[in-house]
Amino acid sequence: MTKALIVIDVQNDFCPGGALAVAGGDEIVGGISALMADFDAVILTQDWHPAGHLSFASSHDGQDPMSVIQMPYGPQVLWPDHCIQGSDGAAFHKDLRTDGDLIIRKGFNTTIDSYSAFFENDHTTPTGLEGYLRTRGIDELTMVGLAFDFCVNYSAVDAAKLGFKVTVREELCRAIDFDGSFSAARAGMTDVGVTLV
Ligand code: VGL
Ligand code: ZN
Repeated sequence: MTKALIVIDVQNDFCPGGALAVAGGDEIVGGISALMADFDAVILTQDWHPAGHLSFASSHDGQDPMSVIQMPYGPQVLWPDHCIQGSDGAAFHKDLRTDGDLIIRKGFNTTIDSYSAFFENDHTTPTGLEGYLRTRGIDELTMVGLAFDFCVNYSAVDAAKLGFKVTVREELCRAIDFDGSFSAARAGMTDVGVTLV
C-alpha cells in the first residue's frame, strides 16, 4: 500500500479570526504538521475563490450568509466571502508544514463551488487529483483538516466511491456544524465505507 495524507483547507479564513472561522480550527495545525512524516506522500488542498464567486452571499442581492439557494447543480449554502485568491485569508495557517508533494487548489470557477478535492459540486468536473494519485500508485488515503462536515466530508466520500481506502482522523478535523451537517457527514462517510477514527 502506498499511503498519502490529504490535508484539507488548513487556511487562515477557516481558523479563529478568519472570514469563515471554524471553532478550534487552529488547534489541529500542530498535530497535522507532525503527522506528515508518517506518509509516502503529502497533499495539501487550498480553497481558492475569485472575488465575486457565486458561493458568496455577497454575489446575490438580498441574500444573507448561511442562507441556502438552488444552483443548477443543487442546493448551495451561501458563505461569507472567504479564501479569495492571493489574500491572507487564503494562505495556509503559519504553523502548517507546506513542504508536501502537491498543493491542489479548488473553487476557482466563478459559477460553481468545489468542496471536494476530487470533483466540483456538480460531482462531474474533475480537479485532476484522482489521476495524480493513481499515476503515483497511491491507494490509501488519510484525511484531516477543515471543515469536517464540508470539504473533508465531500473529499472522503468521493475518494471512497472512487475505490480508495479512506480514513478520516476526526481529532485532526473541526466542523462548521450548520443545520445538522456534522451528524449527516458522519453518517454519509460511514455509509460509503470511510473509516472514522
Ligand atoms: C469549505 C465552505 C466553503 C471547507 C470551503 O473548506 O470546508 N466550506 N468553502
Ligand atoms: Zn469555499
